[in-house]
Amino acid sequence: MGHASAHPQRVRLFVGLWPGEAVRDEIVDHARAWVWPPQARLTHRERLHLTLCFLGELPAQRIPEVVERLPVRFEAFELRLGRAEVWSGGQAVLRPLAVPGALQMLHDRLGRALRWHAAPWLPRRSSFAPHVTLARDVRAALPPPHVLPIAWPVTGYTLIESDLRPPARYRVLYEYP
Ligand code: 2AM
Repeated sequence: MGHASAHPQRVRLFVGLWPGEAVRDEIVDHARAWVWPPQARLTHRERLHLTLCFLGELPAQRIPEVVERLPVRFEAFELRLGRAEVWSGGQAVLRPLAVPGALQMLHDRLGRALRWHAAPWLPRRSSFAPHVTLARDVRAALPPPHVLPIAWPVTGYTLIESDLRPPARYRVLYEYP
């Protein structure tokens, strides 16, 4: 594809939590317990994540600026994923039972750090509904009646590039700490 063109390359970025292998396995097991309609598009195992801060599209040469702003105070915490929901946009999500203070603070700190230089368009106040998207194009999906909470020890966060060119994939650009 004519990617190396006169136009500066743009990248779609977000900061998120990237589960380890064991947590991925548990989320996949959980997703198997849903009843999915035929048109449901399930998130591939290796793409499962939780977004902290969506930066949108920016020129690739600004990645170092974003990385420079990325280190914020971080305390490890544990998430307990246990709320399975279908959102009106046709999105099936798995959410933490509670939003730990450390998660909310991390979201707020990243917002402040990135808004200033890297992404001035970030909303000053955004409602934060942390979730892992399990599937899209879900009109009628049935979550399992009982969800055994998945313990997810969070030890850091990542800067991820969402490359939409087929085959769409995520690339971890930077891990912190
Ligand atoms: P979603 O899973 O709820 O769709 C890459 O697309 C990640 O960024 C996904 O986690 C997606 O959330 C999130 N995302 C995409 N567009 C967004 C937007 N406009 N605002 C907030 N998050 C967004």
